Amino acid sequence: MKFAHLADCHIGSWRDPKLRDTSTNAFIKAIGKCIKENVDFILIAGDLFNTSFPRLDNLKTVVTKFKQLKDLNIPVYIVPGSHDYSPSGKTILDVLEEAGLFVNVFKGSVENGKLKLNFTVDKKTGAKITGILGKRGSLEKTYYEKLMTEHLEKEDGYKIFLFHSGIDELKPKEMENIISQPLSLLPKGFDYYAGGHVHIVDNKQIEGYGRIAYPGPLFPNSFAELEKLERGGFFIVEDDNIRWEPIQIYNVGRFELNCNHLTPEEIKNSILNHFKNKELNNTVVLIRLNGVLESGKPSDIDFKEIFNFLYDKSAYFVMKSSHAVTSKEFEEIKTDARNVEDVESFLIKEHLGQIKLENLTLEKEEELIKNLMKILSAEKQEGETVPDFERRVKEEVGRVLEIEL
Ligand SMILES: [Mn+2]
Repeated sequence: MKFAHLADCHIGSWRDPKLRDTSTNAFIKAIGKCIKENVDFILIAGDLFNTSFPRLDNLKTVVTKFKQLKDLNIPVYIVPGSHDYSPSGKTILDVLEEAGLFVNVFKGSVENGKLKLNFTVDKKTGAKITGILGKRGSLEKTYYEKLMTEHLEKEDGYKIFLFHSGIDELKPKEMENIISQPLSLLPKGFDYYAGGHVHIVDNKQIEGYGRIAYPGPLFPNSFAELEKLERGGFFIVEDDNIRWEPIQIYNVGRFELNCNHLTPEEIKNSILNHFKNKELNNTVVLIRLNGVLESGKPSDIDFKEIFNFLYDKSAYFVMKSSHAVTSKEFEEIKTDARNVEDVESFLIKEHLGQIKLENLTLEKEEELIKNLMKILSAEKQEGETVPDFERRVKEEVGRVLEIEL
């Protein structure tokens, strides 16, 4: 038996026109590799799309790939993730499943308030597959708490569990604030646990369970992810062997600079110097600055010249993170915050508890506010009409507030 395990494809992620088709291209490459590898079936552990209603052009490409797999008799098994799930229950995934392009294996019934999952059996290999979807804010936890595990654990044969949640035992330190759940909530005795949601590349054989694996995204989804992962990939599993197959779209050129005791001019020169003899073809350049300037303000750093220089050297895309640079004047205001997110968090925390709503804990309120801020800061996309843009923002707000707008 040979299968592929993908997760967090996030089709439609990245708003910038230069990167907005990248996740789709990564998906095309991944499916191409799966076909070449002659896998028996493909698993997608959530977040196939970045939203429950992806852009039509991306959707069309993805559908073409699924159709190709179907014609080749390579079945695809999925669970929805926190991004492509929608509380209203409406998502494009249902349409694609209805068209026979893949099977959502989160299937079962409720018996006496308990969740009873059914297995989907892969015809070719006899593998028995089931799983649980991911929801926004990791609300899927209640499914795990109400899950009937006995019949799942007793079932014989090769068993696969698809899930889209963080697991305490496999969570790296820097993801401490991501909500996760203990491993003990998963049913025991499966051969393979195909994870998604946490964008890390990891797999572990765990006593009493089986192999628990996170392939990470097909393409990194943020500046920080690009820094950390540089590229995405997925797993190919054959019998007891597991191999991570990278997907190379762009090269990544990183430069991090501590600006302590440097002037804006010195910072500019040191960036230019760093990249002077570097080959930047097809490269995404990431510049991260932090520290306290010797003089001047962060806005005095001539990024225009830096960017022009890098694009002249054929860089594909240049990004900077300079939120963490402060000037001496700013330092004297005595804020501990080092970036925009910290400042926002600080201000939000200071004002929590003023919204009086039932069941709204302070934690939920903070998350709600952050989600709303994120949505309301959205910009109209290229080619998007004003009514479409308004509708999109409204829908997203409705989703966060869990109301129909
Ligand atoms: Mn994800």
